Amino acid sequence: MTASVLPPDFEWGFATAAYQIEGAVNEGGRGKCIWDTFCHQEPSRTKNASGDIACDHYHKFEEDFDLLSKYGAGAYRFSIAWSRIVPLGGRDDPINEEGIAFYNQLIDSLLRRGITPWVTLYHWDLPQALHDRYGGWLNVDEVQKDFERYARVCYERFGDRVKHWITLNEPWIQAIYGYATGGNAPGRSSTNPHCTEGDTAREPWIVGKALIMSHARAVAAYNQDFRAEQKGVIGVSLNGDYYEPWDKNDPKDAEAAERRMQFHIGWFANPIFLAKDYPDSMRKQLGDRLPPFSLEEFKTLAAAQTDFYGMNYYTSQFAKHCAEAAPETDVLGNVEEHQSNKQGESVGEASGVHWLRSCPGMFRKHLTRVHSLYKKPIYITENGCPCPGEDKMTREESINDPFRIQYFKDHLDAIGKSRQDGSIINGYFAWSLMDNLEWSDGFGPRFGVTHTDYDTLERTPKKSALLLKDMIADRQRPHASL
Ligand code: PNW
Repeated sequence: MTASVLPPDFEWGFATAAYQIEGAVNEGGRGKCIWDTFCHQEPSRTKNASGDIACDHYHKFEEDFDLLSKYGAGAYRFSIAWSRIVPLGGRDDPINEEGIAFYNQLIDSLLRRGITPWVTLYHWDLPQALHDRYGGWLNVDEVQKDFERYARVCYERFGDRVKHWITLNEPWIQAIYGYATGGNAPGRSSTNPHCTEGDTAREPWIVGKALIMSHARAVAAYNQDFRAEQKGVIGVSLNGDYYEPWDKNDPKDAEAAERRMQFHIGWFANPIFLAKDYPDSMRKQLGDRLPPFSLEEFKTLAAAQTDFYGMNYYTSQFAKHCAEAAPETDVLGNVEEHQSNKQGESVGEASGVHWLRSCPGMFRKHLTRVHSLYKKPIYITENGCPCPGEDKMTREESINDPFRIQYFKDHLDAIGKSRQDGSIINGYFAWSLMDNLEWSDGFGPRFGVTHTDYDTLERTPKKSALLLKDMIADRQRPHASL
């Protein structure tokens, strides 16, 4: 039923990120990024895994694109490693022609296959040299200039063929996991015993502002100097769960649910899509820990018209209000998160990772809420899951993945329903094309529609890979029920 309500021009495909799949970290003139450093810390913060080889996509991309062709993908979302383009990262640092050549090959191969490239400029892999030089994302004024220059190089070199740009992937995860909990690179935190540096009360909010301004400058640059000729579109991919009150009869829990979503999404979406200040609930709670925007910065935000809202969606939760917490422990907005409500009802079916339960009903509400608040066309830039127990399965077991198939079906169905609510949702990228490095969880969780054998690097399609093709192709045939 689902796919039949999606229009023929609905964009769909699969997504990946550079550090999770490429490997070849010392090849092609690539500079180090903060994940190279983070993955080699002792004791290990990433279950002894690193992106040194990962899926070796750097050498196997043609084989991987054969899979995309076989799966019938119309589009492919991948990210460019900043430190392959500018190994030292900065605006006066040299451009690496070998890195440019690598991504030219990727883009040309996709286009030959009739697959539309969707390019993310930043998926968490800040050049290590910028972190060392001036503190990376902690230096709001410096990093936005360096990001703008890197973005300009990408538009100049790839923009004749790339018409779909995503500036940042999940700035929330970069700011909070990187600088509050310390679970992701660069691993800064004042609450995590593994971390030797950081200030959880302040750093994430500074980093957030640096990310927002970097996005704005990259979009402004595109609009001023590239859009008229290249005629592409540019957006940002935000994560964020949907929240319902833990106790539906307690107005404080209803407030907590809304506040939690403002801390997740409004933090970035207010300045980016509305050119407005951070949500009131954030100002109220965080006070001067939340760095303000100057008048000049508001002008930059207003000038940076962003074309679409990229949504990464995996799960939903219940929110319970709690007492005012200390500055180091209030990053979620003084909210407790629960996977069951007061009645003990689960938010959804458990998957293969603890934080992800399948909640398509709340996905529909989420889509409808986000569309009505920010009024931009939505593209789902990530959605997917590992099957329960998949991390322990053999290849033969893993490629038979009914849980993932049902998850995709239910979530595409929710998209159809939210479109009926009036939301504009124009595309869908499943996460991910293949099993890959799941950041601090190492090679355990398998989000791919393709099984990766990390010993032999052999790829094997799972059943879900071909199902999406059939579902989406289905939209071309009008159903009797319509
Ligand atoms: C996203 N959470 O990250 C990333 O964009 C991907 O690179 C990643 O592989 C994928 O989702 C699957 O995890 C998230 O704990 C990581 O809520 C963690 C969470 C959400 C998103």
